[in-house]
Amino acid sequence: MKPWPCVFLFVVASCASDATAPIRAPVSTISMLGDRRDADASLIDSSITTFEDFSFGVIDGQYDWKSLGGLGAPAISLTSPHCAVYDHEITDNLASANFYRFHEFERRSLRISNAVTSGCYSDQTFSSRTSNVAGQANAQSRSPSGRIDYAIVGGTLQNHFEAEWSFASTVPGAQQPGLEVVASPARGDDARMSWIQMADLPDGLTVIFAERSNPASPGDFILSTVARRLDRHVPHTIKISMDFVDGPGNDVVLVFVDGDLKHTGTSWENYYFYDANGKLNFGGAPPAVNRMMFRTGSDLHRGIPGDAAPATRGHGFVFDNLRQATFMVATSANACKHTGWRGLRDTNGELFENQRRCDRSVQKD
Ligand SMILES: [Ca+2]
Ligand SMILES: [Ca+2]
Repeated sequence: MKPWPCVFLFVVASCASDATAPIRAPVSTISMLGDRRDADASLIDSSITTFEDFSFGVIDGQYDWKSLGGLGAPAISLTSPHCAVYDHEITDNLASANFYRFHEFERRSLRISNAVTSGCYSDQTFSSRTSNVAGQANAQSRSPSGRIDYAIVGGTLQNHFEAEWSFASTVPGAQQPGLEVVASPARGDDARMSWIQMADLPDGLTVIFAERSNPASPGDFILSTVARRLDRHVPHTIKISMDFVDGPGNDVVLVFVDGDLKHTGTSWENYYFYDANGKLNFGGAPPAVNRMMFRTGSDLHRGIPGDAAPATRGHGFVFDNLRQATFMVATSANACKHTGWRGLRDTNGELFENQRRCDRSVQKD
């Protein structure tokens, strides 16, 4: 896999208020390219989470992560802001009771099982936010009510979002029947722009991708199994790359598994543009995204039978080494003109050396 073109410089940024979440550590990370040409063009909004600085246990509130229903959530009540108490936590990989050891995960990881599921979204586990949000021109970082802005103050809209993470089974020697977790580019509420399911099937770990690409039936999931029979004894890496293009039906989403491109598809934008529920609930505009949602939903078994898998409690998957980035990708020769190329990148995040290279990148076959 092509390495990410960045070194990491950590800076502190303030976080926007989020009325649904408690106050949390105001930390974000930004990386810079080593071969910077000028201050604006070389900045890339990128972060990596290894969890090694996290405390064990409760996720919510650590380094801008949000998990209102994760471990430590209060009991369910009528006034409680969450729907269930999920088996999501920061775990100690070296605990003597664990069956696994993955050196690349070091000591601490995000552990999730679907022992508990619900039909809710905003109480599930969300990663820290990127400094900028990503989406097409009319993408919304605000809640449908307009009261909550999930963006970090000062960010600007970018047209590319990507995330890469590793996951592994905590029971390498056997199947965990019914185990499944979905990861989605999101913003912090119910809105998602894509869907990648990781599941444990009898013949190994499986990755399933869902898009909503049929304008005539935009509520339908179109499922693709992008990888299967993956070895449970080792971690696997998934990368999702999203290019948001203005207008419906044209976003480009790539899914990589263990460094190989496995699927080229599209986003969920048509759900927000065309579907009656999508328009009603989200105002007819797709959400801007700036983080990943890790969800154990009662309605997420699209390709796999079953629902909650209580026997996976305390086990499930571990997730680690999450990288997230947003930047501006060149989408037209017009955008490359004059000095426009200086602020743009190719889909790998590389800056252009000159306008001609920028032009070439947008010449489709
Ligand atoms: Ca780790
Ligand atoms: Ca679009």
